[in-house]
Amino acid sequence: MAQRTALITGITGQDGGHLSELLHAEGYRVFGLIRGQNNPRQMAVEAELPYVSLIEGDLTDMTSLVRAVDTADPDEVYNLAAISHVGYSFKNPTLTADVTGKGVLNVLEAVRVTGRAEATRVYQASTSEMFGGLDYNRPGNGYNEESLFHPRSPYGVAKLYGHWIAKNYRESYGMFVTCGILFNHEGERRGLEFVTRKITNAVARIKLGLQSTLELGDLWPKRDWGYAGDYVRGMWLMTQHHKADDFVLATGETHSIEEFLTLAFAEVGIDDWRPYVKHSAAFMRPAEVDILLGDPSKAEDILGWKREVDFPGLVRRMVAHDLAVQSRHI
Ligand code: F7E
Repeated sequence: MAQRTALITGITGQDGGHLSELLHAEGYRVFGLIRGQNNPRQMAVEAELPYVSLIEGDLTDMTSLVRAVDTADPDEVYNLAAISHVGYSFKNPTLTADVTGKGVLNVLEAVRVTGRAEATRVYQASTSEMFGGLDYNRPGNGYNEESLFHPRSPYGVAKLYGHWIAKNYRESYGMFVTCGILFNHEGERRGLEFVTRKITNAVARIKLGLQSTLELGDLWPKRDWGYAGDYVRGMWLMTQHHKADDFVLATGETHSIEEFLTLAFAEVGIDDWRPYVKHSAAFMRPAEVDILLGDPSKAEDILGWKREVDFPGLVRRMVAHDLAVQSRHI
């Protein structure tokens, strides 16, 4: 069989790293779209993922996407690129709409206008932020593929546009465009701007005497947190399925930030985190998603997907990683 080729947008992100490793192990030739002139992450990606061929391009620049698709000639396109930080999206809503929303349309169009509508499969990174976590649309056993959407941020709204335009291309042009509705997924590669990694990095630094306090926003919101390595396997499985569809990936458990904090500090032998944690309004959002809980039954039944890392396991591996990284600073 000929070697399969994949193009990943968002190659510098957490999921881009995990997915390229998986695709490389599966024998794919992997291309990654990298944004900007002299992107500071380029050297890190080249060192960490030496088998990935980088192509310059930007989700807001259709010409660059057409060139990227022509260069890679991919069997599969994974559209992971986005402005993905919810707090940042409130401060930069127009940019978020352009990249996270309209960027999806640009990717789909690049595939279609280059004559690849039938040959190329597209994976769209949809998100649990599309649900919004409000009482009226919250099912008891978790959001599923049929649940109502009520996004609560410019990020969630832009992702919902991306979700629907992806479905529209599936229905209008018969394109294989599959949408993974992924709940929060974390790990060693998570950016420091997200709450889990911010906590595990600070816990390691506090333990090693490199930092004295940690500033956080609200601690009561709850998330369905899984491990990113498990979730990219789900992305790949749904792209191999015989038909394009929507699939929720989640753990089916929800935990508060306070629970994450407690477990993370306990990992380094600190039972009371209160002296170290300060509240800061700077990390609060104009509208909050109170609780997210997903029901992954469809992906489990149809794709045979199952997450392997549980909540304590996730916290443990993130703290262990950050302890190892931060120990190099002492
Ligand atoms: O916030 C609260 C914050 O930024 C989690 C993205 O991957 O998952 C992610 O979105 C919670 C929120 O992730 C801080 O208000 C408190 O309630 O880690 P986060 P997120 O907003 O859930 C979804 C599925 C995506 O699709 C997104 O792309 O933690 N929180 N204090 C804080 N959050 C941050 N970042 N920093 C704090 O200091």
